[in-house]
Amino acid sequence: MKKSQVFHAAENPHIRYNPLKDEWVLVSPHRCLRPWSGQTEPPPEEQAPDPNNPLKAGTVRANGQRNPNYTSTYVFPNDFPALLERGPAPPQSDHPLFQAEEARGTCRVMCFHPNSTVSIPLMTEDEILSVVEEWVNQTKELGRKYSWVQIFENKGSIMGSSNPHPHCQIWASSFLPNEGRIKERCQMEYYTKYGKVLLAEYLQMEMEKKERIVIQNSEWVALVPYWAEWPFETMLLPIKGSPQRITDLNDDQKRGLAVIMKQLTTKYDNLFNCSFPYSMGFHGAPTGPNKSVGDSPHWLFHALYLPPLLRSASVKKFMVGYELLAQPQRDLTPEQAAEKLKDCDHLTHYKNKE
Ligand code: H2U
Repeated sequence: MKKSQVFHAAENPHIRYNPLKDEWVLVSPHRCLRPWSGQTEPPPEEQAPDPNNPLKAGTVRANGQRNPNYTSTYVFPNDFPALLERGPAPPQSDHPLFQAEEARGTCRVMCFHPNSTVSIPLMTEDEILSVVEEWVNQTKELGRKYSWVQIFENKGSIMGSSNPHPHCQIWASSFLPNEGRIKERCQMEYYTKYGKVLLAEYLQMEMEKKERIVIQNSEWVALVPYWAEWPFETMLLPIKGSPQRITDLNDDQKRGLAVIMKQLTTKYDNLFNCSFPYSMGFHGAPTGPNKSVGDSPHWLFHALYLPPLLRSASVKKFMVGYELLAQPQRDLTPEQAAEKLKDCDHLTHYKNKE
């Protein structure tokens, strides 16, 4: 058979299936060689410190309330919440094309650290562990009432972060948002059909193949998913047990999470020598008053990092025409992305190098 007739994942266009979302991604590795004459942007780390930073300890926020002089994490209700705890529900519709349902919820902001100049990779493992523990507390509390507790960090102005101060948001809702709803369905269908936990089986196979693993410790693996959409997208998966929610993590898993988060984000920053922008967050089994520990065996708790950068600190991947109108497309293969991240230093941050 001629070479041109043999499939090579790093050379030939193909589509890959994402079983968590029942979606496909187009992989076009042959395009990596094309010259780039598109947009460049100033490096994303140039987000200037805000002199009126409302997240700072001791500062007065937009609503007139003063933040305490916090020394670790600090959580406050978002002064501009997208969800409200109370309010009238929309009327029942009798037509399938005009459906609306009530959306109740609450939104919080969580500061990771009082120092505005640090980020997760520059924080100590103990400081990150405090962040993980607060995420568990928040999910425990909000999960008693709400069906979905979404923790997410927007890092960098190109990801819409309002402020370089280290922080995340927590939105808890009475409904399952699309990502949660689709992952709930896909994992349930897989479990029913094959009698196996989709992500546990996936992780086991990835650990055998070793092609897409970026870094791991005794508790967690960071890998570029086979079906990744963003160039340097990664997923964190727990190796031991089968935690369904962040609230199921034991002490070793919490510390291991803090360690791998620090090491993965150090790699990210070292990839292009910039404060690597991303949106990251966690997905676990739905919560709410009718849910209990161990009730969702089809779920495996995991974290996602979705960074926009493509080939340098100033060139990002645009999810635009084809992606918006057809389906996600990527050039670099997930295996190539994993290799590049694997090669980056995970111990010394570029800012701490001479
Ligand atoms: P982002 O950087 O991801 O946008 O998060 C910051 C949040 O902080 C944002 O949702 C809130 C904004 O509504 N905020 C307050 O609640 N009070 C303020 O005084 C400023 C910002």
